[in-house]
Amino acid sequence: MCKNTKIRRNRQAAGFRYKRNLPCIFLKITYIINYRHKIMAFPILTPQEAADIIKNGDNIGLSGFTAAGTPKVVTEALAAKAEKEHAEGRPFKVNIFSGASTNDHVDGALARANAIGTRTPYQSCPDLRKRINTHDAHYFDLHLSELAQKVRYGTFGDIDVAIIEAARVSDNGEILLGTGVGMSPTVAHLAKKIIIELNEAIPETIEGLHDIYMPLDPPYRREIPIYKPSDRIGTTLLKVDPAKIVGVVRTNLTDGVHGFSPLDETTQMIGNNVCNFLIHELRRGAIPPSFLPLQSGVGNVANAVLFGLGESNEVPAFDMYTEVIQDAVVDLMEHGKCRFASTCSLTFSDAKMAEVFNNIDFFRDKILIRPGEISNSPEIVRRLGVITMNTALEADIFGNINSTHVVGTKMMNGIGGSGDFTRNAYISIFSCPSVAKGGLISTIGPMVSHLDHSEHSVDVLITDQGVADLRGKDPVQRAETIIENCVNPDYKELLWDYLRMGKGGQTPHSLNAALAFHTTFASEGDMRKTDWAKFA
Ligand code: 0RQ
Repeated sequence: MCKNTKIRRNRQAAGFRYKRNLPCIFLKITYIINYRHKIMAFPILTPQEAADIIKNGDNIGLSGFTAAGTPKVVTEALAAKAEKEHAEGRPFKVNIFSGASTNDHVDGALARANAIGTRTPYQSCPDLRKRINTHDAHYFDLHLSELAQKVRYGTFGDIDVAIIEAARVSDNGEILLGTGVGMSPTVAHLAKKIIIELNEAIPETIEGLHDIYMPLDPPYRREIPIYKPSDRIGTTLLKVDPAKIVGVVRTNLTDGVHGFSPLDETTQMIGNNVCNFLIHELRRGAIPPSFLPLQSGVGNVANAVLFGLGESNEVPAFDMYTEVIQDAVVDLMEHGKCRFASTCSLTFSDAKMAEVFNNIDFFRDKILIRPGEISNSPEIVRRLGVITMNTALEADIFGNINSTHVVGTKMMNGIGGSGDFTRNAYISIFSCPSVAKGGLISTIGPMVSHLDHSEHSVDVLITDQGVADLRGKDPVQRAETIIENCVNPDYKELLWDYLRMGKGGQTPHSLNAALAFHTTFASEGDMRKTDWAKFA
């Protein structure tokens, strides 16, 4: 891009009005004088200057959802500041509130600097995971739809500083957000100070994709008026009090989301099983012929399912009402298979994002990016009849799901939006490979070692082995269906034996043996070595 065009764009981004034919020299001088030091009403800050605004113990609210739309430079500078403070013997930690997970610039940098006090509602960062599991960071896991309203209710105290990534900010406080909304409206509304990360890597042509809406709080809340996924209810720009904007930090960084690894045999089998189940439901009339909106979680399994749906001739073109859309959705849209997606973020790989931005007019009437409390609203999920597809770490033979804790104790990522959707679904589906760690772990055991989604919310369990439709079945019938259809052959006999050992009651557990798979894994490193005689 020519330098003058760039200068003009920067000035436009800052809300400058200019005459197109102004001499270049004048533009350059005003750029140097105004832009290096001030943008209209807002000072231009370095990341370090912005980080200096933030104090030990502050509650920080962030824009974005996953890596999409999440700030990228101020938190890196904050991590460096924390390290310096620690080196000089002073405490320095901040509390981070975000829409969902973030990126390595936030959770990674701050965790490595041991600068996170409290963290919520979701994360997926290896460095932060370590801090959480050693109690260096206090993480509480929360349904994503709930955080914004709980912050507004004052549950966690004030939001001291909001850091908001923007494609444009105007001097009247209108902000064009980036690729993820998360809880931006709430934190920007409540924060005492707002720092803007003005990211040149986001083209302003993104304008029009956002649907910014904040519900009233009880006792004044009304229904959220979305009756089909494409209903627009809010504004395209986020309006904040410009007096609260304490500075603008300029960036030019993509979200840095990686592409997917090719589907392996297991994910492909899970994907096929999910597709076949949905086609079966469609054929028997349990899903209307026009189909219903889909929600799908993140990761390779979700990608495989969407890929399978795209390949199927029997599944009609569908809408999505979901929290995240990944690369597969772009292809589905281009092939006319996905008509519309309501989401909280565009979590596309950098290559796919560039493809979308280059062809933005095609996608303009096919995507709305909304705040998490709207994209994940239980009220809307129930109303629209969303078919939900999420991933489990482990399940038990009675249909309970652990999505968060590895072997019952170590936090993996968090519940994310899975509970918002599952509990309110038209059909709730959980899927996972039948074994983990090369077969040393059965993902299906007698009793989950941690409970995120109870048997009451889980309709269908799907693994690479097959499909267990749990609806209308009592606990023993559920166990029989899961063992027969979903359990890996290496573990089937062990689980049939467990069921036979059960000591009566409607849910026939043998309480001494219920966690034997996990204790055996801890002692022997292989759940297949479970010996029920030791637990009788
Ligand atoms: O370990 O990384 O060392 O190889 O756990 O497992 O099979 O690669 O699955 O990456 O899709 O993640 C549930 C964590 C699945 C994710 C979870 C080990 C396994 C591997 C990862 P390695 P996979 P995925 C959308 C909705 C909850 C929130 C949610 C998640 C690693 O999907 O966080 O759905 N979901 N939100 O080897 C011990 C077991 C195991 C196990 C797998 N039973 N015991 N280890 N592993 N099963 C997101 C948002 O809300 C934004």
